[in-house]
Amino acid sequence: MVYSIRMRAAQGGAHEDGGKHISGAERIVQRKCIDKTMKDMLERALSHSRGEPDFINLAIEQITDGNVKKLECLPIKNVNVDNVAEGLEQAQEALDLAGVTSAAALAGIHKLTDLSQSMRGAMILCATTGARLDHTGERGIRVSRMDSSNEQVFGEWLNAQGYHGIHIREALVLATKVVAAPGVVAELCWSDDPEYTAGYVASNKLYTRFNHLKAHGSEVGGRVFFVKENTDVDKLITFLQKQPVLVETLG
Ligand code: WAQ
Ligand code: MG
Repeated sequence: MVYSIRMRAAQGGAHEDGGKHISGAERIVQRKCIDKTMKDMLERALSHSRGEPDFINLAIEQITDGNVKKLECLPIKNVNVDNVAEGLEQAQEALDLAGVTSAAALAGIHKLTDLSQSMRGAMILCATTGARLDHTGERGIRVSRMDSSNEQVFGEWLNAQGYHGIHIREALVLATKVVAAPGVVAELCWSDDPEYTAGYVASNKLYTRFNHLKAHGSEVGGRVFFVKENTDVDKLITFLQKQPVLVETLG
């Protein structure tokens, strides 16, 4: 048995009461690690650069091993750009390569740059038309129940490629799950942490990261999942929220 541990923190009340999203985290751990994981999550929520939360929700749930899907981590490609405009242009090209039309890619980029406040979750857009397909408004769809299958091995795999820190670690796990979901063509993301300007485009073949997708100091980040036109959105959302996934690295 393993356990899903989820945290979400907000300021100005709970998310469902209109509070500002501060921090969230998703882990799947052995029973003996529950205690430490919860403490780390609490600490993280209480010391976040987006502000101090007055609402924290921690959920723990047992998962049957047999229900866990194992996925191989996406390979990483790094692209250095000089500024945000160049980053967004290159992100658009990466979306194009992944099979998103330029109209949909532009719609996705604008839906994120137009946000006045970060959402807690992601928007689902049609990869052909760019129309929004989920009905979750400013809340978005939150991907849940995923982790790396071995924290240490995963960290070493990243370090060996010159990558460090929790942002890329968590983003890779999430992106690997998202692009394996039924109907998903690509994902576009940048962080909502004011000091973190990097973002990425993921396809089912590659995680392409860009050092600048938003201005330093901006607290507005977000995620867009682009899906094939005929996707069963309810089924997709169930997979994203409920299917436990462990991400593995090969060598
Ligand atoms: N499910 C769906 N959407 C989420 C989730 C989730 N579990 N977690 C975050 N989001 C959305 C939400 O709208 C956030 O505002 C936004 O994504 C950004 O979340 O160096 O740090 O956790 O290669 O701030 C990408 C680059 C970092 C990493 C992404 O995202 C790298 C990041 P954050
Ligand atoms: Mg963040």
